[in-house]
Amino acid sequence: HYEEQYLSLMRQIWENGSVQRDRTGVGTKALFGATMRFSLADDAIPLLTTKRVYWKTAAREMLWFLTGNTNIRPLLEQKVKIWTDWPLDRYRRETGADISQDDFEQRIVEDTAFAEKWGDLGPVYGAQWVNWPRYEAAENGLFRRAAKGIDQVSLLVECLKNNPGSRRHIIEGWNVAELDQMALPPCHKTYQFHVADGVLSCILFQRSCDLGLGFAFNAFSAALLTRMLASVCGYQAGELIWQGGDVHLYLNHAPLVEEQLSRTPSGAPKLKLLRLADSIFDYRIEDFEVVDYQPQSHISAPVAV
Ligand code: UFP
Repeated sequence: HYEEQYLSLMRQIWENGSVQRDRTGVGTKALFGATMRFSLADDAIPLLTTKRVYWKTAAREMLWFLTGNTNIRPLLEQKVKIWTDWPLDRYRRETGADISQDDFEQRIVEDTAFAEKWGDLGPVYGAQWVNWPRYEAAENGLFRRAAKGIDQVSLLVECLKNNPGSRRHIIEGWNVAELDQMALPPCHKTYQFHVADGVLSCILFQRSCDLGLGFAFNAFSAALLTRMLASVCGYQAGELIWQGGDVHLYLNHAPLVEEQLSRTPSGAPKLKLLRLADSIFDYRIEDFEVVDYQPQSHISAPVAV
């Protein structure tokens, strides 16, 4: 079963990982450098079955990346709360306000000015994917930021269609010049694609991976992106090769790790794309369906901010 790779990596890190004092202060066990391979053929999808994964949340986030939006407001309007921690933390720090997460989220949804001031994450994924900054010469001999940046996603689609044999099919999130403005520097930072005999595969390089929480989303999202790209370019989907840099388990995830390692993966969920969109930017959440997914119960664990 494809999920054995995940469970075995989890076991290896839990038993032999190096204990790290990490940025969040929680502490982790970590291993540096790991690879997992997942087939995407015949609608196969690397969705974990040893716990329920709310894949629609990951799909909504992926569609949000593709819009280029970097504000949490459109996510909250769809009840997606995975990015709230960072703006909430900043709001509490900078204003000293004692506000609950629910109240903060409600205010972001209801108050446009508030959302603009406090809901933005800085130039994270979406901004880099479809609007990587470009500079042009200005009259005064200096350079200014061009009104329109580089749309890596559109360029990728064109390149996949017209020059499939290229070894330069990349979407990059790691804009070194703007890292300091981002709420969180990209974790799933580099996607490379490859076409062979009409089959599209993807390598995702993830520099930092919370194996207990983040991975389930990151793997599903990368697979979904690959499926959407394959579909609009007229290819079959082949494989998702996931590569992690610092792969870790937070020390306070012991209950999750122990529960999950006691479970056995089962079943072969499939991801159906119900519609062939005209463009990679035209997909909607209703276009995705997961079938044959009978996961074991959800396991909750705290997010390290
Ligand atoms: N993290 C993920 N996947 C993501 C994401 C965050 O695993 O998509 F946005 C985790 C990895 C790490 C933390 O535990 O969030 C980011 O912290 P740092 O920037 O210090 O690596």
